[in-house]
Amino acid sequence: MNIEKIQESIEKIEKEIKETPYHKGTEHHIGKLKAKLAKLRLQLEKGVKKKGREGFAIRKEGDATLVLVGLPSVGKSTLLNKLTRAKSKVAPYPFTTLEVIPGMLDYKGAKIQLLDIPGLIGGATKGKGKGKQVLSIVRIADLLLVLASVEEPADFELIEKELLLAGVRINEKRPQVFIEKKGRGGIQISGKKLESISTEVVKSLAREFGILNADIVFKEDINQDRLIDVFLGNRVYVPRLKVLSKIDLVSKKELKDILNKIKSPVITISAKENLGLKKLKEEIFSKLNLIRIYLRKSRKAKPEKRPLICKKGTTVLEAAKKISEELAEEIKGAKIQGPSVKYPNQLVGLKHQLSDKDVVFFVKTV
Ligand SMILES: Nc1nc2c(ncn2[C@@H]2O[C@H](COP(=O)(O)OP(=O)(O)OP(=O)(O)O)[C@@H](O)[C@H]2O)c(=O)[nH]1
Ligand SMILES: [Mg+2]
Repeated sequence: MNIEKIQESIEKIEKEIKETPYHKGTEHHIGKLKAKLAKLRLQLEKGVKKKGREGFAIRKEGDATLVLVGLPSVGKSTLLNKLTRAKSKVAPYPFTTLEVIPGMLDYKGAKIQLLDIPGLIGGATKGKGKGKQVLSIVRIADLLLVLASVEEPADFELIEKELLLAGVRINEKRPQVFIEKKGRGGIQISGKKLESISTEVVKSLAREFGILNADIVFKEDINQDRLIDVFLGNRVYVPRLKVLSKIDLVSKKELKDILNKIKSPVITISAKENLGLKKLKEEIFSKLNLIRIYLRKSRKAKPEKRPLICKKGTTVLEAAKKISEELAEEIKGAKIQGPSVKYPNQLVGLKHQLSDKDVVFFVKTV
């Protein structure tokens, strides 16, 4: 099928799904349509890729990577320049930024990489603008900053729709469904009781994706859309913050009206007038779920000034591994002072989970 044909079929199926009321009697039919749709979109993606478009080459650096996403001219580059030492070109016309411009934000001892990318437009998934390449960068993000200007707050929806089409799942947890393909035996379903989908539909969807024999373990109840994502397998699950930019252009009253119309929480900023940037940095740090671990070189030494930045939930062993494999092999536990323990210098094992602001001294014998 050529791209136009695929596009046509996609639209036809989208229309049918929209027009079919969802209930027990149509659940199966809609499920099949959705599976077909997902497969067509995948085909479209591949078709567009074949045109020889290449992704941007960029390496992740620092403790976490943030990507600034938004339509052209919403102020992505201006924000990057304000938060980091980068000098991304800023201009009043669209598509000023044509490649990925990295910058490093130093905050609370964490090195947060910010990637400024070309503006995204509707139809990016179909390859419009530099859509494909831009979306490939979005997929490596640990956190997305979606920007819209006070002039066009509806852009939030447009961008998120594009991201959804590109297989990016925003603020959604990865589905806890595990598939083990088998040689025979059909589809075996186990785990949590399913309320949002019938086992018949699960089996039928599996078949749509060419899975005839498999053990499927559900650690959660799941709906059709999320299950199709599992079968497709190439979805990315990222948190995001909505950032409303250029608030200097409107009055307090106008801003209030705009915010009332946007349902989910947004952070309001003006990069030009330095408004809301402190709050933005705080929100970024908290949304990244990072913790700061302060190491003590010896039992009596003062904790080091620069923290070791880890993900929330990091254990003593994992923290040691971040420093070196040798250290991780040598240690037996740690003495900790801080929020993760009951009393100062408490001795803990390798599996102990650390908390933000813990002071840690690794011990080699217990
Ligand atoms: N009033 C006002 N203007 C801003 C603000 N931030 C950016 N601008 C202006 O908006 C225009 C576009 O800014 P850029 O930072 O280049 O926007 P961009 O999102 O990087 O645009 P592309 O690279 O084309 O996608 C420039 O004229 C900026 O000076 C702001 O906070 N307030
Ligand atoms: Mg730019």
